[in-house]
Amino acid sequence: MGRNEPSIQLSKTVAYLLRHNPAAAGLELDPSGWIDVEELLERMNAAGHRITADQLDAIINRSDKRRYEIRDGLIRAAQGHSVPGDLDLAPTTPPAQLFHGTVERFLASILDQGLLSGSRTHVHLSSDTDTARVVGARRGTPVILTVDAQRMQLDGHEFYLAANGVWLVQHVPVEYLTV
Ligand code: HQG
Repeated sequence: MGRNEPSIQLSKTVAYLLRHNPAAAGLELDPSGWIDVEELLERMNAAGHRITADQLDAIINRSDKRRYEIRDGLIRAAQGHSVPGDLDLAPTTPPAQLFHGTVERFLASILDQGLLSGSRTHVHLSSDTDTARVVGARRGTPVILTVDAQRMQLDGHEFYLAANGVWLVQHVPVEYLTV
């Protein structure tokens, strides 16, 4: 580990600013969630979150989940937002089945209301059960739900594929879910 290795806390601050609360560092994202990389660095440092360009690069490149997109000197979170915005993704045909990892204690509510986006703008789904298991395991013993994505799409629900492979949808009604 080099001397300038970014801390977990610094990575979390970047995710927090780009997904949930840009105003906390005086930042304003564009409608699709992008912000100038230089401006992000300047504002973070001005707000007391000391970060170098190298540290930001390390955070972007070491993100196992490819959480960030970089384009023309701009950066944005690929998914996970709670701040309203439009990622400007085209609706995409999903695989026949998608998966969602959760925990037992949410099941009754999920089987009553379907999957809700909660504080985020979308429900997050994955194309493989391993990812869903890891997502669920953040909260306890994982429970994997299977989503009949094909039937959902045929019924008119729109699916979006984030740059890092996460599938996004507004809501998953109960009728498309199996435990
Ligand atoms: C649950 C991480 C009760 C849902 C991960 C989940 C992911 C309900 C929680 C990304 C419900 C929301 C997103 C209902 C859904 N009643 N509970 N009707 N509907 N839930 O964190 O999918 O590391 O907002 O099952 O890897 O867990 O941040 O969503 O347990 O990709 O990049 O409510 O966050 O990525 O939790 O995780 P979240 P998630 P990062």
